[in-house]
Amino acid sequence: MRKLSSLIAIMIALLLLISCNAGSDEPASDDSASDAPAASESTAEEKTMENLVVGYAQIGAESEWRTANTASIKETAEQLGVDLKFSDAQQKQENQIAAIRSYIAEGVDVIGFSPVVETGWETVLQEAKDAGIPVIMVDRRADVPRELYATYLGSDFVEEGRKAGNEMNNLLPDGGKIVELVGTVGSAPANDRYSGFREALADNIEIIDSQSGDFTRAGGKEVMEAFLKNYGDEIVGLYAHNDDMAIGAIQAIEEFGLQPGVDIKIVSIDAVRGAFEAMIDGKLNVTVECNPLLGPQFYELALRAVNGEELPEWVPSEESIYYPDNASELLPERQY
Ligand code: GYE
Repeated sequence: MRKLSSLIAIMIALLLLISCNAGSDEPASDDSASDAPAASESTAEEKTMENLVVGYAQIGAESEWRTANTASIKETAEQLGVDLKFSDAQQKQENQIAAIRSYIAEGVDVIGFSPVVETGWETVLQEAKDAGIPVIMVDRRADVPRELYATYLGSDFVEEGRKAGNEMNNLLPDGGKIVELVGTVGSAPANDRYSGFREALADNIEIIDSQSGDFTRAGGKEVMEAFLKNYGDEIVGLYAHNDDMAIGAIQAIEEFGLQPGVDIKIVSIDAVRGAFEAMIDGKLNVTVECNPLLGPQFYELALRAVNGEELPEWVPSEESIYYPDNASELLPERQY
């Protein structure tokens, strides 16, 4: 009897062993494990956030938007444990190119950059490609062939321009003469916000002048002063390609003795805190959102690119439009 039950126990144990091995994906023995070195080697080579080295060539610190964008890139690197090499090009393309070259020489895993202008990047991006370093364009796009970058992460600037145009139509149903403060000449957001706005603008609204304020408050103020000098109270609307230029212009309008937001309707883009404050004060009518908090998405894409994944040509960021009515309610929640 005892013999029989131990025989049954042995058989059950054997059966269990066989079914375990059959159902398992793991190699059954040490020998067969060494048959599959490719898989284990490739996992060992896979980069993680903790050993990822990123070179980031930022444009500068021209606006509130840029400050928030830089903070997002730096803070997210810290949170994820990414080794970030960061440079500020002070709005100069040659400084950005030099920074990218130094990241190539250092042999970083991946390069991120916001091209200050759209043209003139082929040579340096080809150098990165030759060195096998993927490049991700963040926020702004460069006009280069698809094979020179892994992906572009950023906003639909044409759509932002269209939204701004529609808002201007709503603010000026009877039409009238308006002026435009353009962003940095040759930059993707300036080019696209210029064309998108014109696509949407009603026929009864005339853009009587359009000049660059380089995306800065000082630039916006200076150009608006010139507009006011030339056209005075003929101007009934202002379209600014970013909030900082609108805020500079608001000062110029007040100094000229007109009421911003009332005598001159103002639409701008970014939706930074300064714009919410201006809306609460009744000096800005609308701001169209452009999201600068691109850090988390950037590192996720960077890691995927480094690990050999094909990425889409464009990863758009989600955006909204804000008005004075609930600006004070929303301001405390704004992160930038
Ligand atoms: O709108 C402006 C900044 O490239 C989208 O650059 C960005 C723009 C942003 O200086 O404020």
